[in-house]
Amino acid sequence: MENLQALIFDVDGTLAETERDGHRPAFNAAFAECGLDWYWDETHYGELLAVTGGKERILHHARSAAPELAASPEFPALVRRLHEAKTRHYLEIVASGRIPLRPGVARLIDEARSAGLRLAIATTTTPANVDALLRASLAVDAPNWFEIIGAGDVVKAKKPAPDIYEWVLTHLNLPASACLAVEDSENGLRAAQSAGLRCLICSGEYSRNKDDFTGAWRVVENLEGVFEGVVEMWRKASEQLSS
Ligand code: XBP
Ligand code: MG
Repeated sequence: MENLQALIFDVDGTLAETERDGHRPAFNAAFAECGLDWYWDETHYGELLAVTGGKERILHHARSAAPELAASPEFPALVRRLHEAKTRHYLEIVASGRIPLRPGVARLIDEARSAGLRLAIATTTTPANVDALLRASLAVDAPNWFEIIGAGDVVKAKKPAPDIYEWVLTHLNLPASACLAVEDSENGLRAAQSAGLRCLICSGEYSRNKDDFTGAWRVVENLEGVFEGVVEMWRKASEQLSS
């Protein structure tokens, strides 16, 4: 087992609870702006999170809520327009400072940097959303702390497919065995596992009582003071493997 060299963070639900009070109202504002009477309440949105990617989530919803519209030739352009509007609304919500980091995230990032670990991001969300969240909730230069930011459409197949993690590993030029993924959801766990990564799960408000975390390297409810334990667990695992 290699020495731990990098932490690869998921964003939504892991760095911050962005879904219920960030992405969800942004989708609803975009629907209203585009003249659709769709409204995703907190419970329904929790079910829709099974589909990763905002554009993919809109398409999934339309296929049941408005099958004729979903099948129409003009729908792909409407999805793009809806998602552009949604991203604009989401960026306004994030810029307002209404989405704080989850407990322990800033300290974990700080301790990992001080220990010389390389940092990266592997997320399904739109790249602009990552930059905005890091600047608003961590530090104006925080995006520079992450050597590689793999986000959104940089890969075709989104989580639970491994593509985004494989993309990040390639750009880090590191083997999966030297990296730890930090995730909040079953989709994220499966993506990391399929890419050969150990995955620390920090369950979130939408995943805690719903998702199956079988196979996670460790499951916690928050990231407060987790770094020492991670380093210790990794060292012990290395010793066991080399003995
Ligand atoms: C979570 C997602 C994203 C967001 C919405 O990403 O699945 O689709 O819900 O963002 P992760 P977009 O947990 O991998 O960070 O609308 O920009 O896709
Ligand atoms: Mg997530």
